[in-house]
Amino acid sequence: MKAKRLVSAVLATAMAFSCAVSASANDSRVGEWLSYNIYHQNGLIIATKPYLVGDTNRDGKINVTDVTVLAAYLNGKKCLPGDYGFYAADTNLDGKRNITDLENIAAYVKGQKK
Ligand SMILES: [Ca+2]
Ligand SMILES: [Ca+2]
Repeated sequence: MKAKRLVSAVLATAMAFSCAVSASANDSRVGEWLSYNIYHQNGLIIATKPYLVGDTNRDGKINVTDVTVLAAYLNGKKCLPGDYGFYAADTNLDGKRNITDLENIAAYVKGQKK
């Protein structure tokens, strides 16, 4: 478990650097399909996986459940479901998962219902 968290932290750091030029605090990417890389321990990319930004529970949809999953993570009550959920939760690609990401997903869900 600790090793997996470390890998996620390293990948998040790498992602923060790669996205630093284009991302801003409120640049919501919810609803877009992006991809993340899975690295071998030698540093080479062994797979590239697609993910839907904002789909924190990995069911292919963005709805109130994703808000609930991220809220539980931010409150320290639950882990995000795997690498997919970890990446999907960072809606503005700043390398952090926080209240801004929660607001971005909530705003997207609210916009869908209208
Ligand atoms: Ca979902
Ligand atoms: Ca973020």
